[in-house]
Amino acid sequence: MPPVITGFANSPDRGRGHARDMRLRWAFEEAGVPYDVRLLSFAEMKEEAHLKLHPFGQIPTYEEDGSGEEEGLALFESGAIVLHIAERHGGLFPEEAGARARAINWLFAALNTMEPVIVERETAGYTERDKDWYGDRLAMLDERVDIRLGQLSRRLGEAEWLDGDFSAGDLMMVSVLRRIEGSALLARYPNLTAYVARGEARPAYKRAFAAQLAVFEGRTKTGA
Ligand code: GTB
Repeated sequence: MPPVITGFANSPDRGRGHARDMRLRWAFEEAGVPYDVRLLSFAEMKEEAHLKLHPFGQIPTYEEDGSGEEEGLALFESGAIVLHIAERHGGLFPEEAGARARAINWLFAALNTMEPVIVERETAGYTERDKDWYGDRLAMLDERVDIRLGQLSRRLGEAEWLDGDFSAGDLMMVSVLRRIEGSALLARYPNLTAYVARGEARPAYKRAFAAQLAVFEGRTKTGA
């Protein structure tokens, strides 16, 4: 049986690849691994059956059957799942140990250094927009994002990927930067804009994006 992940039955972004099952789908496509998707409503994500898999009642999750001596495995957290897919299959981590450690380093940098400032800014837009101090807060949040983008841009320079060949670190960094795609913040850094576009141009990314969009457009079955 292929591994099964969970995703939104009705994604708020209308299936435009922002929900975090997209990272898993992209990783599976890069690795050439077939997978199934179980689609969940917001109510189903908070039910006991799902909370057993995901203590925080969110998507995505990952389940695989045991094979031979091995037990089955259930995971939550998109970073841990992409790391697991990359470790189990080819195509997402370099062979050499040091290069592999650096790819993992970038995967964590995407999640722990870039994503928090980007998500905090995005969340403020949903929850604080009506406050009279919102303008000042947004300027502060923009500056925090800009500092990190400037540092990342300087490190990437004119390179194609963050450290040699494309890796799970790039997959995660591109996924995170997509959250501010089209914004003036990202546009200030042409090398990062081009980096995101390179990620999106990969055939594996395109297949993953099309699969997520197909769910929203009702062109795919629900439930794995
Ligand atoms: N740290 C966890 C991980 O990386 O896996 C975070 C998981 C998470 O945030 N899941 C979100 C979720 O289940 C979906 S991805 N939310 C429902 C809930 O908490 O009740 C975040 C997300 C959702 C939608 C969009 N969008 O529509 O643009 C973008 C990102």
